[in-house]
Amino acid sequence: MNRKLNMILLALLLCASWLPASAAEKDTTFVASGNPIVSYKYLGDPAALVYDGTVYIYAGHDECPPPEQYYLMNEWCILSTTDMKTFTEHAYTLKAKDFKWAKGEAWASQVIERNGKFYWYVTVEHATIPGKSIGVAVADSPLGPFKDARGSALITNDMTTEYTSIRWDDIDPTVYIDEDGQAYLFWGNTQCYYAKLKENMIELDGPIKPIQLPRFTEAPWIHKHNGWYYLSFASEFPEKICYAMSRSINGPWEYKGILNEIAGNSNTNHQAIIDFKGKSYFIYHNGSINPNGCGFRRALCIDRLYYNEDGTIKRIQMTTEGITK
Ligand code: FUB
Repeated sequence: MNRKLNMILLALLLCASWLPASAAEKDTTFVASGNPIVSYKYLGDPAALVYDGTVYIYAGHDECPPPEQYYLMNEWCILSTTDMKTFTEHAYTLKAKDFKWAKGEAWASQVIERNGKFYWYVTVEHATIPGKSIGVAVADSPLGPFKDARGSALITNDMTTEYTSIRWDDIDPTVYIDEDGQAYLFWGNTQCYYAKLKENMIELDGPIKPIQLPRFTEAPWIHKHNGWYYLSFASEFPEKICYAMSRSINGPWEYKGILNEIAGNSNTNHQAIIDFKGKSYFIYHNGSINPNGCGFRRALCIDRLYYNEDGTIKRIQMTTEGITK
């Protein structure tokens, strides 16, 4: 009898904490009450763009119903804020199937601006070349609508088989435009890669090069602060975020250790790091919405990030309160 009651209670708990895969029908504005920023929808792999006084957050939509444990991700969502407290979730979403050559699977992505155009680099499963691929969509506004910029993948799994035979190493793109105007694409799983991009942002401009980073898993993110380049990444599994620093985007990268510990109830950890209105922020996901969250029902969070005098970064303090001032 007790066992039956327990099963019923567990089933009720799982149903109560399941959020349907709802797309916002119109732009919706709300004030975040701490972390997670959004609790009506599961969002993972956040990337952030600071543009014209606004922070845009681009995140994958986790849609996997409990108790299933796999990535069910069909689209990426956009949120924006001008004060890190009041957020608008925009109705427009980019779908993995907007890339006609892709089978689906909206894994991690990033948006970057160049010359008034916005480029959204995404991870998807390729329909005909086995494995994950990186595509790029373009728009005239950070809010879209975005269109496949090439009609084909920018990176496919067969371009990197000399480094690893796994089929999911070409994931998690991050793009940085250096001060001389040269753009770089970094990405990877197990092995981190980088390559130059042409000024058109949709073609490679040179060879793919491997970067050696200790215990690299995935989720590279490039940013620059006070003359230092930072390459942060998810490490080991379950994942922590670690980072390396360099005076040049081409390295050598000096490993600096852990930046963020394992994020509660999520086996993955995926970060965006930005400066905005004089403060630095760490935007990430954990599994704090659903008790059965694990890595497949993730929650968007934001906390402050602080640098030391020598440019190293203090360990992130993940909080429930989030951004309070
Ligand atoms: O969301 C799918 C994958 O999980 C991402 O591409 C990785 O970074 C990990 O967060």
